[in-house]
Amino acid sequence: NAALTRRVACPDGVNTATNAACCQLFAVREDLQQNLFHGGLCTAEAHESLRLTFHDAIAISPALEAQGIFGGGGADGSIAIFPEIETNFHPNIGLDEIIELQKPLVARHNISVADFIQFAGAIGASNCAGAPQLAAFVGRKDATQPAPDGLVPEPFHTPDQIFDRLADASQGEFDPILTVWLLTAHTVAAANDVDPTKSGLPFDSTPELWDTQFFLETQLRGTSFPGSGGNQGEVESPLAGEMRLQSDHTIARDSRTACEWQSFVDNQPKAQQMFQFVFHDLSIFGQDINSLVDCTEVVPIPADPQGHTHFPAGLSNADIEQACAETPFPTFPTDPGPKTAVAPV
Ligand code: HEB
Ligand code: CA
Repeated sequence: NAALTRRVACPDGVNTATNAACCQLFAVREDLQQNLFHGGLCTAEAHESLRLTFHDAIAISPALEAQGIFGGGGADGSIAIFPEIETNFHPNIGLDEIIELQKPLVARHNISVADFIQFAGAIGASNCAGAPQLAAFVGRKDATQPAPDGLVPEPFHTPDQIFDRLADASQGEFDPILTVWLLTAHTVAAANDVDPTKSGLPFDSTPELWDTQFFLETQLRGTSFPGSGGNQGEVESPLAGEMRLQSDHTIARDSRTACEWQSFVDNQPKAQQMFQFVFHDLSIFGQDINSLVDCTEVVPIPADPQGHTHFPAGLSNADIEQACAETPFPTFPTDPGPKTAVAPV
């Protein structure tokens, strides 16, 4: 209906938008794709930009506020506005690099730091085939003070600690089930700082694809470390070159979440829709949705999913550590060939 979807012509003379406030994002998108994401790739900078959205947004605590202590502003850009403070918090190790890479881009555009962080994560994710189109809003208020330490989950935290923290930050919305939905992001992820001897260790064998291999591979029995052993927050993985976080391992096996975890295996629509839903809410933590403009239309629709769910070469159902008591683990073909290593990102 043309009357209901009237569009405005943007000052750039090329684009139109449903709201003039979205017009500026076309140039930001182009800058990100050309100058941060290597022409639109799902590589390290895209992964790190997605991670940054979480570490900015999750730093908000109504529980601290109830004690009269400042609890952080959520998705308010504080992590990049006060980087010398927040990137020294232990769970934020390594994020100083992507903040530094994003800095000149933010400076070139008329956009709040808070909006930029979430938008960069949405554009980065859109470069990963099979990803959902993530929400993009503008109008967030930037932080005037840093978040306090202690609000970002660590891979050595117990499921209880992680569930409690996410419930606090979301005012009860993110329960253990929605925590599983959030962890879909680890399908396009790698660790640089968990093992000090190696960087770019992926969490699944397809870190450039938004698929469900992460949920399958985390359910396989761990047999070795990809680098050095004994790192805090790391447990053994099933494949050479692959990193498994202790938190992913325990949440995949916790009786509250194991069946939800398994339900994502080979369910591509679920891996898209559930993450799309939780990202929308996470990306505006601490902000008033009524003062934001929805510019999701500027986020490209990602390419279709690629590949098919499979057991990595050399592995099969026999290597699954069944954790869901209700439903047997589904069967998939095993990739041909000898057991191979996952390449670093
Ligand atoms: Fe994450 C990565 C943890 C959640 C996204 N992680 C990561 C790591 C870790 C983690 C440790 C590695 C780092 C380095 O570099 O070393 N997480 C975690 C935890 C949690 C999480 C504990 C809670 C449970 N994530 C999350 C979420 C999201 C994410 C929610 C979304 C948003 N991550 C991520 C990404 C990544 C990560 C994307 C990748 C990055 C790169 O690659 O660089
Ligand atoms: Ca993947």
